[in-house]
Amino acid sequence: MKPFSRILVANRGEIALRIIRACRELGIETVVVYSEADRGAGYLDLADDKICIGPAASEHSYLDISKIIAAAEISNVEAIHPGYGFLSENPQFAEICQSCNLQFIGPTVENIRQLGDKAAARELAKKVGVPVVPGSPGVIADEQEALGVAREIGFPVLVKAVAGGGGRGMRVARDESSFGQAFHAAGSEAELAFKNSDVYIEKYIEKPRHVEIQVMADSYGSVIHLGERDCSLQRRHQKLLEESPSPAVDDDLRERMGKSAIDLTLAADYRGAGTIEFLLDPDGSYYFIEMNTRIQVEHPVTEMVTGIDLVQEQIRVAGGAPLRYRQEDVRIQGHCIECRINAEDPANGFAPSPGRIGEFRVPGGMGVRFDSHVYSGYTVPSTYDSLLGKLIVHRESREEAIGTMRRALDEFVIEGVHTTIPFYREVLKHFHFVKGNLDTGFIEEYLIDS
Ligand code: MV4
Repeated sequence: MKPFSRILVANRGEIALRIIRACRELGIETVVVYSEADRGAGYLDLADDKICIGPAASEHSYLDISKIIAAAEISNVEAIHPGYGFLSENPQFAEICQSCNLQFIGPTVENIRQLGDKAAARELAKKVGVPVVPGSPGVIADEQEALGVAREIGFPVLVKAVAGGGGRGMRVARDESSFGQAFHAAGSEAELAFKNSDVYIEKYIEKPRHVEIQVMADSYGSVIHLGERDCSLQRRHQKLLEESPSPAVDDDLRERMGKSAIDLTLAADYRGAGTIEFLLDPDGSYYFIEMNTRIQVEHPVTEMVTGIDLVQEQIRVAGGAPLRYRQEDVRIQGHCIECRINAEDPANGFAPSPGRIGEFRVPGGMGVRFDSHVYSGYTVPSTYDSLLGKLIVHRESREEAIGTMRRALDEFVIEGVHTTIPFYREVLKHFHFVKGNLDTGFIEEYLIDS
């Protein structure tokens, strides 16, 4: 049974194409929206229909709820897939979809609302016995109370915005003398970015690994986890490389983190694809930090090691189907590494490098997947993120995956724009990376000269 006959793809670039492909395989028609900056992009022709929703600026196109809803109404779709970014975690958008009788392909409005408040998500985790970093009980009222909590848990502490994201509204205080400044800076940055200055406090974990668990839930109370992704390789809160399994997670830890992820997903009465982010302390403890209520950029890493098509499954459960897998059906096989190929210049502080692509030769061969909307002659717009595509390799072992990734990066030819490919060549030959020794400070520590 088809979950829907026709859906609207409310996104652009590689994730729009990823959704169009999943729908085509499910026999679902797609209508894709596009802005003037994306007019003429090749992936639009792979949908059954396309609708221009306005100018390049996202707030007048991909972020404009009324434009998206209007496109859905005139194209007779039953559901909307928001992809990642843009409106994917906007509870108001999900609510408007429901009131217009359009199925939002994602979790419920309540899920997005509750888990989007990081202090609330943290309290829920605590309540059901999922480990959290020592910190404040919920939102902090004023600096006096904040300082009291900070003294209790001990410095260094991290002041975090409840609405935070992308590292914004977050400040470390190393000691009491810098605390007031950190508290106010986090609050005012959050007010500017999210119109919400509420903050909470956590003990600051130094050099953690970022390990996240993928979950999938249906509307009938079934929840499974699909193992972890290690996303420790980041630069300024932008993930650059992801892998699964994590070199730091053994079967026992995976089972414990997986159980924590399922406990939280059940407690939230969650539906759809979700990701539970944990910090992994060098001392072996793990702590829940937040839950993402969308399909993520790095989802293919989990698809490769589990063999499960997450986007298809997401569409099926949104259409009311039960999960097709039980926990005992999920087996982690081999090792997967993903490199985000961005149009950025790593030799110049990763500055965006938009422009027209000339020569474009994509690697292939055993174990290589490239998820991308880009081709020779495509012009990378300057308006959006600079992701050209995701180079994904899947082999039997981490060592072999590294070998295949090096080979694939060497085959890759992209002319006309700068890319992050040379940067990955350095990462993949770095002694610490090869040994699996990495934390969220790796790139700044070893790979940025300045
Ligand atoms: C932390 C932390 C250390 N201690 N929380 C960064 C963004 C947001 N998702 C949470 N983040 C962090 N929270 C405590 N209590 C360190 C980070 C952090 C980080 C986390 C994941 C990946 C990269 C990071 C880079 C810097 C800081």
